[in-house]
Amino acid sequence: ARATVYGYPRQGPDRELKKAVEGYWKGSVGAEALRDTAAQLRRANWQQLADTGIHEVPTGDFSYYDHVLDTSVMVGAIPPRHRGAVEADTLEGYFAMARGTQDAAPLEMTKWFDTNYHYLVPELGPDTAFTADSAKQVTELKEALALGHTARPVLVGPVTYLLLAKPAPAVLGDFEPLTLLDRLLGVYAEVLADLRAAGAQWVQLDEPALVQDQPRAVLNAAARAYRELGSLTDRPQLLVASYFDRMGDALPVLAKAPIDGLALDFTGRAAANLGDLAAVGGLPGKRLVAGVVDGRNVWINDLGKSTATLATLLGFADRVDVAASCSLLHVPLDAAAERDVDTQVARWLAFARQKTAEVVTLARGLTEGAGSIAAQLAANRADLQSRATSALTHDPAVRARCAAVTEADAQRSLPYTERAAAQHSRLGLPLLPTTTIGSFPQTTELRTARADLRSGRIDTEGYEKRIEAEIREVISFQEKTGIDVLVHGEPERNDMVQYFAEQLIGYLATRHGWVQSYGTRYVRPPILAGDISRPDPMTVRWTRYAQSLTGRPVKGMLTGPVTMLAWSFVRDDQPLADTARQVALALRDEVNDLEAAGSSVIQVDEPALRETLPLRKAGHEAYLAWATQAFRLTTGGVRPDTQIHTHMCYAEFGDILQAIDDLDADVISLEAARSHMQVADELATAGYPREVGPGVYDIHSPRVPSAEEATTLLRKGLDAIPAERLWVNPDCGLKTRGWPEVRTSLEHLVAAAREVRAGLPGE
Ligand code: THG
Ligand code: ZN
Repeated sequence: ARATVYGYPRQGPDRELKKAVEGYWKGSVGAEALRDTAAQLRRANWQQLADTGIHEVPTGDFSYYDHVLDTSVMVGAIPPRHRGAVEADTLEGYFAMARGTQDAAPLEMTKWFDTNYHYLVPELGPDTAFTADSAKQVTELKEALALGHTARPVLVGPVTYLLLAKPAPAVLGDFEPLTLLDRLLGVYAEVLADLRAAGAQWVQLDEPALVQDQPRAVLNAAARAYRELGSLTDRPQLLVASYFDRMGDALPVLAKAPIDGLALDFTGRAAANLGDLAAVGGLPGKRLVAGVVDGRNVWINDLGKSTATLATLLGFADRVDVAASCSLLHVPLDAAAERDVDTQVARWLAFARQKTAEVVTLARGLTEGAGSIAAQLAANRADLQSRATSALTHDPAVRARCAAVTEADAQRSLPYTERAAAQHSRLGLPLLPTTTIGSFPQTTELRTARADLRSGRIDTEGYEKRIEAEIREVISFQEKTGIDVLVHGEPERNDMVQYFAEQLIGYLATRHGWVQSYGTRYVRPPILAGDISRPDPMTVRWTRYAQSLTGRPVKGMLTGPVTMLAWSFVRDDQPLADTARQVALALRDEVNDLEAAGSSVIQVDEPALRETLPLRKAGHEAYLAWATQAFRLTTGGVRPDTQIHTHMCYAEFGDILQAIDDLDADVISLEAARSHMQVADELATAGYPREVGPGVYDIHSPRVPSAEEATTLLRKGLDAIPAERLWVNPDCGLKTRGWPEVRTSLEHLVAAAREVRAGLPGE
């Protein structure tokens, strides 16, 4: 058995790629220097993989920005508005598609399946003329071969590519990108021939879209695609890879196709592939690549269990190789770089580098027998045992409290209409009350203050003075502008998840655990490692200080339990619902403490509620049940006259309207400016009974909306939601914006609210 992986983190140990690309954008790094840095990073990755014992390294998985964008370039799907830039200079044109230019908008960005990686959406239309450009794939393959590696190019497969695409902006009607399949296959045939000529023995085509519920038409398209590519004579051997879930109905289709191998995920929920594989009679005559090491979490593998799975799989195919379940792009590079982590806990962690070693060990065990890896198996058993029995993963107090939770804990004591009456008389707000989502601009001074505190240039007291000064500024600005419900502006928070993770027991922060979010932007997701508890209040100090400065209500601001999970690495040793409940109980204590400290309005943000929806519909109901319950558990302990807000952004809300209702929040603010308040209509049509603040100021753009524009949007909102239940607010937090735009935009927002209020009957 051979050991392989499908992709590796691109950024380098010190995010060298980010620095080179951003330097190129600024003009401080030349194109040649950027290319050199990229080639060095690829070379170092392959060397590290080969040194660890990986037999077949991936190529073509590297990207300056995004591998789906690279695929668009490979097939010549360049939108007309970027063609000039691409023709003038390939690299400039590439970044123009990614980031836009003065006169051409970039491609849209969206999440890669249910990961936190974002790709650039291909724009296609009936007139799209694909042309093959295999240069990047061929160059990278040749680099690896020249360095003496056995290499396998990895490409986004044609069916997945089309399913990820959307109709170009100018395309009318219900154009389906999948209708371009035949044209696209011609281009893939050319690329495959080029790769063969360059020395490729195998090529991997990734088809993760086939693990979603696909209609028969898509399965038929997949059958046609691989019948056609398989019957080419001038081609390398074809390995079709899927990951993130079971292949389901697509498995018999590909098992029958004239391809040479299948790569399947056998981790977590995808473990159902094992039974499905038996049901189709295995893959006689084909190569099976078994993804038994989870490529999306940060935990060590259960090597004993994987060895048993691999032994079963030996009966199913001519040849079984071992891999991580998906590209290692989704995990940080090296757990050994985390020097601050407790030494016992460090032994439970496996990032990309450690996962690679696990794959190598398992392949060796499969080839030479379990006896050949006896030492590794024994060490692994001891590490798993220490994790299973540690006080960190099993806090009896947390467990007892979770077990005692009842449905009543997750219910407010009165229904919305009665709560609303109590809240309205306590708060005394005007109709169409104005508020913001929570954060105000994160200035350079604030970031410097945090860096100064970390480096010891200032002490805690000095830091807190700076934060208080910022809060005074933010409160006084909001009072002057005439905002009704104020926020403290969150100057003390680096990131809305990390800030809380750092204060909860059971959560680990990493120092170097960067994972690509999009382009040159990275996050360091904290790790839910153990049972979660809250030793001390986390936000009360700052909210209380802000409230002491004003007679108007100041919102308490928290990140909700679902988003805490979605933007962290989660435990794999208990159900997600259990982890969510632990986090919810810790946050519930914070909500209750805020109320006790005098907060009359508390916001619990859940921007990730929609994005964590499982890939297959079969999982939706159970997910939404625990997710909404965790939110209600967080917020259910407050008095009826305490107003609970929530906020969601960048989401298609249409398919989770019921879940939004199940949150039972008193007020929800949503992104709406770009879609012209469509979400207000959707909520109204669905009979949403509570208060809504559809955003009237698009904060994702530096543009300042005029008061008239905000007025128009607000009147549109009023067509759907009655004035008694309509709030006026921006789309999202203001932390990425600059003060000058924020000042004017919020003045316009308040002016719009006053104008529309004045026209209401009874005002
Ligand atoms: N917080 C966390 N996860 C998230 C988001 C978040 N995931 C989804 C979405 N928001 C991702 N969006 C971004 C936006 C900006 C950046 C990263 C992800 C970003 N990163 C800095 C960089 O790469 O330069 C580094 C930030 C840092 O120093 O921590 O700008 O809001 N948890
Ligand atoms: Zn938002």
